[in-house]
Amino acid sequence: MASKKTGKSTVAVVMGSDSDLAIMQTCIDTLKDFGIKPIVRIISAHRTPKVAARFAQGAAKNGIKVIIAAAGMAAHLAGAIAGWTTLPVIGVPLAAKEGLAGLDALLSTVQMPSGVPVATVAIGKAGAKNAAILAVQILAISDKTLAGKLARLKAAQSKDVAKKNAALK
Ligand code: RP5
Repeated sequence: MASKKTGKSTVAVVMGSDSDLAIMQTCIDTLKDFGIKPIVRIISAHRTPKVAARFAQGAAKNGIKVIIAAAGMAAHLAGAIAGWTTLPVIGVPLAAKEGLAGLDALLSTVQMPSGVPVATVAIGKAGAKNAAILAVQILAISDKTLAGKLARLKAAQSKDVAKKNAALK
């Protein structure tokens, strides 16, 4: 959703590499389902540390309200960004080709020191989708339209499970 005041995106989706995009497309698509067109960037905590710092420092004044940061292997992107901003940061650990099935990224993302939280979701595609929904939930606190869309999502999910359950009988 474009912010009413600035016309800018309210959610940023950043990822460590273009090799993360296939999974993170789920996150981007889920945000779009809610009418939110995110800012999408490839930024690496290790390969482009200055860009990561600048992006995080400027995010709030650029109208961003939630940052979703995804990375694999030694996944420091979410944590490095969280160190530079007071915005909520959602971390998505990814299973990189040469990584440890995402466990490496999960621990690197979730094990933040006290005082610098990263809201960490599950590894991979489920986490990528949940990161988008969590970002929407944060925005929905002050946005009734988004809150309504979330309620409809919950209802649709319940209906879907009930249908599958009924099909068993
Ligand atoms: C991380 O290293 C990236 O987020 C990616 O998941 C992983 C591998 O990156 P590439 O070597 O594919 O660029 O920083």
